[in-house]
Amino acid sequence: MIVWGGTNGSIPLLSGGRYDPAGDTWAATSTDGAPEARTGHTAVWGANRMIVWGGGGSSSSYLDFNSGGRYDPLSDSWLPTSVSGAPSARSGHSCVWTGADAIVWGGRMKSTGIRNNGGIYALGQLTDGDGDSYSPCTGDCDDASAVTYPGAPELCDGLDNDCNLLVDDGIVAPGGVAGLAVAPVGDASRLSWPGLVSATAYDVVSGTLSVLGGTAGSFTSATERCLANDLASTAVDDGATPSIADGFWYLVRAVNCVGAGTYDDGGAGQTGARDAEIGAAPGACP
Ligand SMILES: [Ca+2]
Ligand SMILES: [Ca+2]
Ligand SMILES: [Ca+2]
Ligand SMILES: [Ca+2]
Repeated sequence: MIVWGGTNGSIPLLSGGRYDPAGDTWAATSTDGAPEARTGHTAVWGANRMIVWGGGGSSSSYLDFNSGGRYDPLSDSWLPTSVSGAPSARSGHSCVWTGADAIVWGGRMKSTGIRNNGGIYALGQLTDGDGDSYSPCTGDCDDASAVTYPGAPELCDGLDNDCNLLVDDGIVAPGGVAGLAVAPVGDASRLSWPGLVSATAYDVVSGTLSVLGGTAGSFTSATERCLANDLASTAVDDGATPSIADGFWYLVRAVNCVGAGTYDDGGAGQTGARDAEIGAAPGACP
């Protein structure tokens, strides 16, 4: 809790204190660089600073201020608030912090009376806090995340990446995964596939490819195993071994925040969905 300014009954003050409720201790706020002594000002907390603005000086001169100060409790130091474009001097006004700006409104100037206007004070918004080359003043809607800025690709991440006020908008379910390859790794089979930009994970299912005891080369009609569910990588090993003269088939589908794609790669020249042909149930992997 920070207390600052006010009056001792005869003169306005520019001193104050920081109170630590955990330690029940007080420390003085620096007066070096502090705003002129005043009362009737406002103080709000925003951008990790206490922002003091307005108020009046000594009762003898009846001066009001349109100046203020930014107090950083970590360094116990003050910087002035800009007076460029600031509202006219006043006391007894309102000031709120919106989460991005301080808004001043109303109040009274002793020489000219009640104010019905105000101003918006932006603090720290010219700074690019996350290194994505946009500041809040140039449209960065989240200056603590480098994947959010105007025109950023919208990702499946629960964030409004392109700063159009819509979260994960315009994202569609991923397309089919093409180019599944199988290679031996020791006694296992390593499945790998090219990743899709639109995917955040993959499901891999498998069944039996029977050669004997049925139509040669026919697929089983149902998925028998969910080899991987919501796998983040684009490779998985299968240590299972098919029966003599049988084989395994594998299908991969991509998943993102919208849902799951199909087990069909959708490639050119195909004569229908592979998942339909061999009966890989879409729900085989939860
Ligand atoms: Ca930024
Ligand atoms: Ca950002
Ligand atoms: Ca968006
Ligand atoms: Ca997003």
